[in-house]
Amino acid sequence: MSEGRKRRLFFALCPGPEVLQGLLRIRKALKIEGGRRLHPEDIHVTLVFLGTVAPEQYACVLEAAGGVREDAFTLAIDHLEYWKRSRILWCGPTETPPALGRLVAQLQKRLESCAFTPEARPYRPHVTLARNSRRPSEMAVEQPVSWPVDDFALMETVAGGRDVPHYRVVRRWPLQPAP
Ligand code: 3AM
Repeated sequence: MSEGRKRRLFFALCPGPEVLQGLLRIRKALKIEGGRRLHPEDIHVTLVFLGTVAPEQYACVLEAAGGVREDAFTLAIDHLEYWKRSRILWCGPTETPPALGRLVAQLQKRLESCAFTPEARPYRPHVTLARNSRRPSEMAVEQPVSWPVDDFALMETVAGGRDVPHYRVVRRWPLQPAP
C-alpha cells in the first residue's frame, strides 16, 4: 500500500466476531426508524479521530501508536443512548474503564508531536449503531455485552458506497502494560 497520499484516519477498538454478534443483537432488538445502520464490518469504538493525515505525518502516527503502553481491559456494553443533535443512536459502557481513559489520553498526548490538536470535548466511548435515525421508543439493552479489549487499531475511511463498509483496518497494536 502506498503511504504517499492523504488519508482520513482514526484510532478505534474493533470487536471480534463474538462481541460483534452481541452488538448486532442489541441493535436487532431495537425498533429503529429511518436512518442508516452501520455496516457490521464498520462497527467500532472511536478512540481518537485524526481526520486527514498528510503523508509526512504518517510515520509519526505509527510511532505514536507503537509507543502506547496500557493494560488490557473489559468494556461492559450495557447502555443505550440517542444524541438528538447528531441523530446518532449508540450503545456503550455506563462507566469508562480507567484503562480506556488512559489509552485515549496517551494516544492524544503522543499524537501532539505529530501536529494533531487533542480533542477538547470529554471522551465518551460509544458504538454508533445507526446514523440519522429517529429515537427508538424503547431504549434499553436487554442483553449486555462483555467486550474484552486487548488491542486497538488504526482505521481508514474509504469510499464506501451504500451497503459496503466505509472503514478498513490499517494496522493493529496489542495492548501491553508498561514494564
Ligand atoms: O461513529 P463514531 O462516532 O465513532 O463520527 C465519526 C466516526 O465516529 C468521527 O470519526 C469516526 C470515523 O469516521 N468523526 C468524523 N468527523 C469527525 C470530527 N471532525 C469525527 N470525530 C471528531 N471530529
